[in-house]
Amino acid sequence: MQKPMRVMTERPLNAETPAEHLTSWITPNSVFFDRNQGAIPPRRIPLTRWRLAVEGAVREPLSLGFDAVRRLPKASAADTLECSGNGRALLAEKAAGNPWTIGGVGNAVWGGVWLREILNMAGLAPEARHVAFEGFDAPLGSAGVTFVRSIPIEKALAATLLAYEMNGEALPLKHGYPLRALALGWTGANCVKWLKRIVVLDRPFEGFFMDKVYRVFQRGQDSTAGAVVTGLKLKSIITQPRPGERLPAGRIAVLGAAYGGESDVDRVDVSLNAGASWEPAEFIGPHEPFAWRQWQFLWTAREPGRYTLMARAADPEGRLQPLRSEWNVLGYGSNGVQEHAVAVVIV
Ligand SMILES: Nc1nc2c(c(=O)[nH]1)N[C@H]1C(S)=C(S)[C@@H](COP(=O)(O)O)O[C@H]1N2
Ligand SMILES: [Mo]
Repeated sequence: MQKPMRVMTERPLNAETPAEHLTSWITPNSVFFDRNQGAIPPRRIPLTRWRLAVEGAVREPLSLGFDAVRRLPKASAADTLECSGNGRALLAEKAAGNPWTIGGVGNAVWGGVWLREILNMAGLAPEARHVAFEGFDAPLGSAGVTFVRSIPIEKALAATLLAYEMNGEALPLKHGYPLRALALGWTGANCVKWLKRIVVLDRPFEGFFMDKVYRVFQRGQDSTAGAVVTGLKLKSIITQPRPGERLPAGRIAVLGAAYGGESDVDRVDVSLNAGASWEPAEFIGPHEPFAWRQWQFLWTAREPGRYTLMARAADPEGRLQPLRSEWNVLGYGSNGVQEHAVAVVIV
């Protein structure tokens, strides 16, 4: 039986994937995390009614039907999607927002078309610098702000997919049916669901979801003083065992996943003694750009007692995942080794 999602809020729906479902390279659609600022559309929009507008700093504005999108060359890519706030609840110092532990992340193989195909069809004007995406989900709350985010033109042209398939199925309603953006290797906020409009701009889009949130800032600072959240940070999570578990002495499979967005993961080390010493984990399963790597460490636990397990990822340049996360008001990019430690008891 599938373990139910850990629902943090119902309206809008924000729910994290139980750790048990993070142990496979592909995260099944049925348990993929849900993160919404607005209301999930109540039903699938009929494809004959759906259109995608492409406008702004382009030579020829477009209005594409779903068939026109489907006729473009099909592309597919793996991408580990993580909410900017994943891991926030593990921070020692409280930060505002949904209390994600480790399950605000998942990996899928997405099918669709490269955004560059569509931008090339429209033809970029010389002043094109940013690409804004607008979803058609109805805003929730008094502010009534539509979810709009923009990304730099370089990212839009290099590695941004417009996906209509998720793990071989039509994109599920909750995950943006019929079409969503995926800035590969960048946090979820940069991956607008339920696309209806793409606007090419000469500067970043200005609005609530660009300027008030998804910025890394400190207390007493204005949000706009902080950098916009972009690529995933280097991080490793332990998916098995879970904190507080009591396990019989003997062989124990420690499992986890490590990811770094646009950066590759080269190595994961595991510590069984709160970071005093480290041993290499072994990778299992596929190794693809923008996708996490699953790893395991086979531990022979002989002595009963309390153990603090840690995992630390390294990129190909030898840069290590930090021991502690860099705190910020909204708790983005929580990737500290210590915050992600798992204490268990061998009995
Ligand atoms: N239209 C729209 N797109 C959106 C959002 C939203 O609220 N509305 N939330 C964003 C955020 S913050 C995240 S983390 C991802 C979550 O995608 P998922 O629900 O498919 O996991 O969608 C992003 N795209
Ligand atoms: Mo997010």
